[in-house]
Order: sequence, then structure tokens, then C-alpha cells
Amino acid sequence: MQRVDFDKFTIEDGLKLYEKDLFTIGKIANEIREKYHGRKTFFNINRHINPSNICKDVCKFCAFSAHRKNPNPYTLSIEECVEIAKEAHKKGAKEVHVVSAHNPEVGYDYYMNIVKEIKKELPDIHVKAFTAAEINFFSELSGKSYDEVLDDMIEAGVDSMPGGGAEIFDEEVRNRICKGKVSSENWLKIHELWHKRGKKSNATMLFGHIENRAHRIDHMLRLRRLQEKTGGFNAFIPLVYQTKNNYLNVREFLTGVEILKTVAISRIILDNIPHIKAYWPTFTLNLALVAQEYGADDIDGTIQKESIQSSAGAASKNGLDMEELIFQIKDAGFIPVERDSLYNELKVYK
Ligand code: V47
Repeated sequence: MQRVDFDKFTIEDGLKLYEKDLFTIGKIANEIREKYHGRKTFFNINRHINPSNICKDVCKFCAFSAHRKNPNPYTLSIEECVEIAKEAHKKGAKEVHVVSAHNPEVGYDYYMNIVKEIKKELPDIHVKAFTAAEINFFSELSGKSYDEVLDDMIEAGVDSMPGGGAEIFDEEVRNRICKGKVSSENWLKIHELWHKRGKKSNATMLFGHIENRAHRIDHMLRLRRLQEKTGGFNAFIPLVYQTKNNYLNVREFLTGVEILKTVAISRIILDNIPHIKAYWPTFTLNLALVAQEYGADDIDGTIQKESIQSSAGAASKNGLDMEELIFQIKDAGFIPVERDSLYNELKVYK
């Protein structure tokens, strides 16, 4: 494959990639995937914990936070969060993924103490916690700087940061879908500060709503530039927008071809990020497996319980059984590899 010169790569160049047929860009993406990972498909055994769904922000795409379309506000006690983690650990989870709505009533210490108490009980579990949007909220809530919040997180025991809250970086679209939430500039700054501490994180992109292809390319290029500086991103995760129970009023679902093209283009543009995750709750398991042919090498994990995407219509409420996941990956012609949260290989299922 001819190497792309990313110093000169423009949004128009990215749009030209979209105009090519799926098989052409899929082939280029697959070459990059195979160079990195061969036929391996990574997954992990994890559990999502969402401590509260009460949110001071109003993101129009969100069906998880408690509002008119999806009432039933809840806030878990710290003890309940620890119990969930212990239960998951008993079932083999090696990671808890802690993401909350931005609930100001519980106070800053609540969030840090969830992590502290989980780590006290389960020192060897990997805690992937708090999106850059939450860190921005914690900073507003406590009056602390981003640096101070990140240091508190490390002291509490956070091991890595998830990629949520990135949505779409284009400021105009962002203003329309999640006004008041962390700015794109600050999302990137928070990840940069985290990477400077030698820590890893992921990066997401929410697509298939009111954004266009140019916004997606712009999003990827901003991530590429930060990765050139820090090298701290482990995975890029394009999240397919789920249409139900929210205020965006986008009813049309993206076509499979458009989703796969976006995966393939992300593999090409983000060839400096080692992993592309086709997150099965937003792709469906079937399409997440097909995406493995188009640049993706990860499908996330068993999850056990999922609330954010399933509230908006995804069929992921109860997670997936590990045996089923392994069977499906093999059946699709790939080698299932159980990984830890930092992509160290734990078990290869030949
Ligand atoms: O930032 C909200 C998204 C994200 C909808 O880092 C929606 O490993 C689709 O970031 N349709 C949170 N998506 C989840 C997240 C994540 C998930 C899995 C793995 C990792 C990781 C991170 O969920 C939010 C937002 O972009 N989201 N509403 C919706 N209607």
C-alpha cells in the first residue's frame, strides 16, 4: 500500500476515501489491521458500572440520563458499586468500566471514593473510570484544576480512562447535540494531561446522527495529531448512534456500508493508534464481526450489564456470555484473544 502523507492530509482527502468503494478501502484498512494484529480479535471480561443517571447536562442523543423520556432516576451507594464489582470479579471480570451521569448532588468525594473502595476490596481489578466529560464536571464541581482531579484519580486507583464524551469535535455540531458539556479542546487537553502521567486512554466518536462525513474526518485528524504528540491512546472506538428515547429526532439508521467505511477510514487515518474497537452494543455483534474484515481488531467484552446504549435501543442490556463471544469470533474466521485492559494478551483461543 502506498503510505499516506498525513502532514498534508486534508478533510477533502478523507472525503475522497469515502467516495471509493467499500472493498477498496476495506482492503487498505485490513492490510494495516493484519500488520498490527494478524487475524487476532481482542475481547475482555468486563463489567460496566454506572453509579448514577442524574445529570446536570442535557445531551440530546442521551437516553441514559433521567429525563422526561426515560425517568426513574437512581444513584447507587458506594457500597452498592463495590458489591457490583465484587460480584463481577467472582464471575471472572478483570475490568470495571465506571462511567456516571454528571450528578452534582453527591459531591466530588463520592466519585473518588467509589474507586478507592473498589480497589480496597479488589486490588487486582483494573478500574477504567471517568470520561473527560466527567473530569471536566468534577473540576467545575470541586473548583480543582484538571491536573488536581487527575492526580486524585490516580491516588484513588484509576488505572486507565475510557474514551467517552468525545462525541463529535466539530464545535458547531457539538453545540447542537451537547451544549454545555466539555469542549473539544478541553476533551483533548484532559487526555493529553493524562497521557503525560504515563497513563493510557481510549477515544470515541459518536456518529450517525446530525454530523456529516467531513465532521468525522476532522474528528479523526484531531485525534491523530494528539496521538502523534503523546502516543497515549490504546483504542479508537467509533460508536454508532442509537436512535431511541432521546431528543435528537434522528430516525434513520446508518447503512452497514457507511458504518464499515467509517471503520475502515478510521483504521487508515488513525494508523498511529494500535486498536480499533467495533463496540458490539452499537454495531450489533454480527456487524462488529464483519467490521473485523474492515480494520477493526477488538469488539470490547462481555460487559455483563450495559445501560447507556441499551437505553437508546441497543440490544446489549445483559451483556454477552464469554463462550458465545469466543464461538462467534472463531466462527467469523478470527482468533479470539482475551486481553487485559491495556491489551496484554491473557489467553489465545486457537
Ligand atoms: O460518550 C450516548 C455514547 C458514550 C448514545 O473506552 C451513545 O473502552 C450511541 O464512551 N447511541 C459512553 N452512543 C460510552 C463510551 C464507551 C463505551 C465502550 C467502551 C469505551 C472504552 C467507551 O456513549 C458517550 C456517548 O458518545 N452514547 N448516547 C446513543 N444514543
